[in-house]
Amino acid sequence: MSEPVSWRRIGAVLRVVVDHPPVNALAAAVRQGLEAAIDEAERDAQVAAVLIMGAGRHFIAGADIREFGQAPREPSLSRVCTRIEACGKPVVAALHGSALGGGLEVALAAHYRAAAPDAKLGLPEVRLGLLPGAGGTQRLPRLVGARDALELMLGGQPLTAAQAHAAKLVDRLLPGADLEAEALAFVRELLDRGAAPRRSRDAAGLEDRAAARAAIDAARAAQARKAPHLLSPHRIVDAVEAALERPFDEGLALERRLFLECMASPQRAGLIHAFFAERETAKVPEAAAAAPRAVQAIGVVGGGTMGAGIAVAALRAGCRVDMVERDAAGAARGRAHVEAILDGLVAGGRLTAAERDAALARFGSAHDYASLRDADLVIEAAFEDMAVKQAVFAELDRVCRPGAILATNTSYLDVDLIAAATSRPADVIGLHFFSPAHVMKLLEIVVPAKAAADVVASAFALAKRLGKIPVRAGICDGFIGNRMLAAYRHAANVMMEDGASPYAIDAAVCDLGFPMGPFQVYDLAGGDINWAMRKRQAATRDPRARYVQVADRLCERGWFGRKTGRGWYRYAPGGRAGTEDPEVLAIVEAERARAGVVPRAFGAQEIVRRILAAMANEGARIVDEGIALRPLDVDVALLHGYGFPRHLGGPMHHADAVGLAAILADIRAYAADDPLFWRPSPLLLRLVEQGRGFAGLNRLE
Ligand code: 3H9
Repeated sequence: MSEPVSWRRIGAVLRVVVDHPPVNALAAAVRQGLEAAIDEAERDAQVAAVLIMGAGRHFIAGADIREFGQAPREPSLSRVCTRIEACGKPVVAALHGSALGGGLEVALAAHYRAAAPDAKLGLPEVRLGLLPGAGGTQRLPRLVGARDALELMLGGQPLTAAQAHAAKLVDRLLPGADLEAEALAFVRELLDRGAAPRRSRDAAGLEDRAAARAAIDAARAAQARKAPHLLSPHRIVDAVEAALERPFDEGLALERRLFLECMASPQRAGLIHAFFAERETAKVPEAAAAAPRAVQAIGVVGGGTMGAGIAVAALRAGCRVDMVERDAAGAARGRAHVEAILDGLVAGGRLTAAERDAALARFGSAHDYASLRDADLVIEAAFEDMAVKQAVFAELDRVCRPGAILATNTSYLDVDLIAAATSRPADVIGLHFFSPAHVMKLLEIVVPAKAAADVVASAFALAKRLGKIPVRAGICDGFIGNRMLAAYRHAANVMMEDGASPYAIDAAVCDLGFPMGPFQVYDLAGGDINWAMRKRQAATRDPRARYVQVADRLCERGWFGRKTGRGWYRYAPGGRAGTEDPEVLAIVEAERARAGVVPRAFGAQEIVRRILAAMANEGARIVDEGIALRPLDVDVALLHGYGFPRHLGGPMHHADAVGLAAILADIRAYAADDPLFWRPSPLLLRLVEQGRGFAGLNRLE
């Protein structure tokens, strides 16, 4: 294995290469190597300048996140950056691929920056609950001004090389065909000009103090509004304020203190759990065991919202897509749907007109299944009804070529029964997209009993190609996500009947960090859809289960939510934000009386505790039954499909953070209100008995 940092003198330039796969993260050995390289540059009289580069696909993607939470090891990255900046010979960083977090901080400590066209420069620490902790909060504002620096640090989104050049973060754009040669030429040019070290700490970006102050105040107000419950965005603003108000070294010391505060916070642990978990869900036994089948031509059955969104996702990934509807009018509507989504993307600047045209050139819509004859994979997105789906699959079985993968987008139905409608159950799988399917990241890959391993592997490969985050799920009513949602809703409904107002529940859930509360979601999705499902489930519902009827009373009045102007909330025509409705509260009161409930008060804290305990308990059942491979799969499904607050890491990570014994104690206490629902999951009981957490189950043995 090569050294993580190596150097070689090329003429008067010491070329330093960071080579620490997969992403050149700044592990202790890399930090030591960088420090030693600078020492070498100063020691060797023949060296006139230093060039720092990254090997492989990236410059440096940041601090080594896997080291977080362990005892700190010297040298700190902050010290390394100070050492680079203090070097008496010009230091140049040549960036390509990712120059993120600590990687960009290394580049900021260098005296000059050059970038290849593919370089991405960013400070995404905020997405991990951190702030740039190696001088980034002090150097960047001095280089580019407070406003741009705050935007980069609070948004977490990287700049392209061209954007960074325009922002004066990069001194020279290089063609990138031979980065080393081009960068060496740039360094020689600097030496020929007699360029000296030029330190970011001395840069004048904060000279316009009034502009900097205004940017800081605006950012502080925006974060108070947008992210009151998050720690690191507020600390980032504090650190930039220090850059304005204090000498550099004092600012650096404050940055360190604020960084350590963020590092110690449970939010950082939750966000980093989310980062690794969403990379881990693609690691499933089938993907390791079998090579995926080639998938280029995709069929979509159904041209409604879901079918059109799936078609757009596949078109954007460069696939050929053929859509099938029942009749010519349906096929035309399906095409119009797809065109409308693509046009919306063009209008929003996320697609060029040429890309839209190219996508449409790969798209066909018809009302004849024969157009699916050559498809490699067909995704059925027809009406959610077993008989309808089985009829579609029988037809697909008839027309599709041998080896084609047949997928259903069902969100609840038994995929084994759907597969049984074909003569090739090994080729059948569930691909549960979330609406809008061209936007939402989650893809539940539902694996029926007879699915072939290479079909499962193909589904994971497709997810990657579509830019989705796949989660493997087994078969049960609602799979992972909707089953968790059902438990969440049940807990909310029962609390409401027992005395909490639906508005107080929504508010408590939003304060926790969900974008919407459960009753707001009902109104958005349309109360009629859930009502139809409740009616379907009535026959099989356990008679001992508590069933709260308030939603039925609203639906009986035709109050289906936003689309009817009334639901749990009242809506102005075309309005999105609802207002509380005293008539709904009267219905809630009447239902409480009918059910013989004596209402009691629920504080916001109890509301969220109950909801999170319900999710942890249901998640434990889902893992125990093998529906999810690991607790982290439950976390990722909830984070990416249901708006679970990312800083809590997901319901299972959060339960670990609270402590499973405390969750179990809550569940036992709540059982008095609703004994059937609040039965502790056997897995939860076992883990508490063994003194273990869910995290221990996250590795596949
Ligand atoms: C920071 O820098 C703090 C400093 O300010 C202060 C310090 C004092 N560390 O995503 P991929 C792994 S905070 C360790 O699949 P891609 C990743 O887990 C950091 N490991 O590839 C995966 O492992 P595995 C700020 C890391 O090509 C493998 O690398 N930086 C790190 O789709 C490949 O990753 C960031 O937040 C890391 N920093 O995307 C950047 N990064 O194969 C985080 C990745 O075992 N990283 N791994 O599953 C990214 O955004 C993406 O990984 C990147 C590549 C865009 C670089």
